[in-house]
Amino acid sequence: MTETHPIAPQRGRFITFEGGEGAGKSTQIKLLADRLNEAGIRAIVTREPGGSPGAEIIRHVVLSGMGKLLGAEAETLLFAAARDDHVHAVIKPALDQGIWVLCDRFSDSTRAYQGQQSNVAPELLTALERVTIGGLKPDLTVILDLPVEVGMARAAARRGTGMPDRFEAEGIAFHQGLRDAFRQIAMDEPQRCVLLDATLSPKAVANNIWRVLRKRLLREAAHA
Ligand code: T5A
Repeated sequence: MTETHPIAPQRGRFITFEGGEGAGKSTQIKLLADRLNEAGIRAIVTREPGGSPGAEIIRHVVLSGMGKLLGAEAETLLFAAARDDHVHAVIKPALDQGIWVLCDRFSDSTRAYQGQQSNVAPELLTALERVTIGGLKPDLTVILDLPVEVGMARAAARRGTGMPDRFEAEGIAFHQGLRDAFRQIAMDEPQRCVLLDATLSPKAVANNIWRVLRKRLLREAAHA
């Protein structure tokens, strides 16, 4: 009698979206999820900080500004604890089942916000990445780039009369530094990252993302 082996599903692809405040990440991630699902590819949308029940509790603490009171390193530990739960409870299990994961912010945000802007030592960030994400690197990182004033105006318009959160409340210089940090990440890792103009219409940005994805991931998925 021949033995049958279950065929392991092909691993899903991991795509992260990064950029400053109001860059349009949430908008684009939803458009991409719809497009992938229409193409017959199962994809889930998730976010950081948050994305799992435990991490969502930490999100609330961090974005309320409580983490800032503890100091930059402790605030970084909170982001790391949230990421650890999210990776193990949501991201890895989905990828293992062949589901594509679209994540609104990931470790590049820690590098940019905590590393560049809050001066947390790169050695600490590397050590935390080892624990939380291990070898899990995004297959593609879309970095949405736009002038700081435009992003802040979009975020303010969406917020209406609500209060700005922990990071929205920072000044222009902080956000300009962030923009520079994300542009640097894109330059340092061109094979993983793509920097896209986020001032275009949502539809034009979505088409550019789709073009990159087809070129870098869908062709590769079809031949795997
Ligand atoms: N953080 C996060 C860290 O410091 N370290 C970390 O490790 C991590 C993971 C999360 C905060 O935490 C920090 C970074 C963040 O400050 P959040 O509430 O999740 O905060 O907020 P953000 O990720 O910053 O996202 P935003 O909600 O500010 O913006 P998005 O998702 O980039 O933008 P989106 O799509 O909601 O769009 C904003 C507005 O603009 C419009 C939309 O309709 C919306 O009203 N819009 C456009 N308008 C014109 N043209 C376009 N192309 C548009 N696209 C969207």
